[in-house]
Amino acid sequence: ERSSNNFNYGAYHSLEAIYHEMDNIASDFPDLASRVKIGHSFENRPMYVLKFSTEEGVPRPAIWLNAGIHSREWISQATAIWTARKIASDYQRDPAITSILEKMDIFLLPVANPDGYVYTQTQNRLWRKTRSLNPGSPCFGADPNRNWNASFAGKGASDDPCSEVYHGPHANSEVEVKSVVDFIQKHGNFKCFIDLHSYSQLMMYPYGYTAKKAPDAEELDKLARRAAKALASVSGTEYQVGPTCTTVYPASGSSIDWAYDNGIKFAFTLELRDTGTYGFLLPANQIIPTAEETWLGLKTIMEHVRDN
Ligand code: ING
Ligand code: ZN
Repeated sequence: ERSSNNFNYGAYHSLEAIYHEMDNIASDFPDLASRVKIGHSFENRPMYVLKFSTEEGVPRPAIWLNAGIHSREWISQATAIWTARKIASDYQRDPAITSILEKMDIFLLPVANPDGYVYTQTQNRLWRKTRSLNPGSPCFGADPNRNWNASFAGKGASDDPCSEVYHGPHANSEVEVKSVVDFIQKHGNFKCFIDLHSYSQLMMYPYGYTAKKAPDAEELDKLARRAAKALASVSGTEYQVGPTCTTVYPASGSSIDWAYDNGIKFAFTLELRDTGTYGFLLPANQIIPTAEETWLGLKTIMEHVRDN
């Protein structure tokens, strides 16, 4: 049962508050959820995932839910922590999530860029990148969604450390990216990787680094369209669906292209609300509506992964 903590899911929170709530979820549902440290950030903050698993010790195929890789996209981290509470409280109540968890483990990383997140709350609300040092440059950070080993330093990334899409000195140079890569590779049985961003209301699949069709493009497109339809059924929020490269812009070194090219077929990026009225500054009163509708989209994808 829920503890009597007072975390307000309809508000944006500090990193510390999010980490504390992850701890609370783990202690409220000790047979299902645990908080696992997968590494640390450049500024040495811990990186925590919530692991949802109904059978401890048995390695199961797994789903990775990633959020907050771009620090200013606050609806992403907020939707992720809401989703964590939702997974835990709906297990054994909602047959869909129950059956997913009977077959698979879910790993949820709500804040993939903790240093950036703290920086957006204290210094610059619109900071996107990590906060690593770039020797010889006055500018900080690399774009953690251009830093993965998938056509690294190709199209749609910059070699200028002052650019918003600076790819970094080499693939996995950002310790936040490396921590996720190492965890996923060590685990070895991820089937699905979903990265939550904002904004634009898009559901995208590989590739970003090329306009060539991914081998599974048809299946991914069909699934994304079903997920977008489920999402829209909640309150009419419309998503566009397509491959990254032709739906937004060419972008190399992204998380989902890396996942896909490393055998994780069900790789999606969601750009959450809105379409630009508020953009990154989405009002807090839209957190719960966004999370509620996104949940139906996520469940559609996870049910397909369960069955395939
Ligand atoms: N958009 C994404 C970005 O990293 C994207 C678009 C998605 C690129 C998937 C590559 C792969 O630029 C935002 N808003 O960050
Ligand atoms: Zn983003």
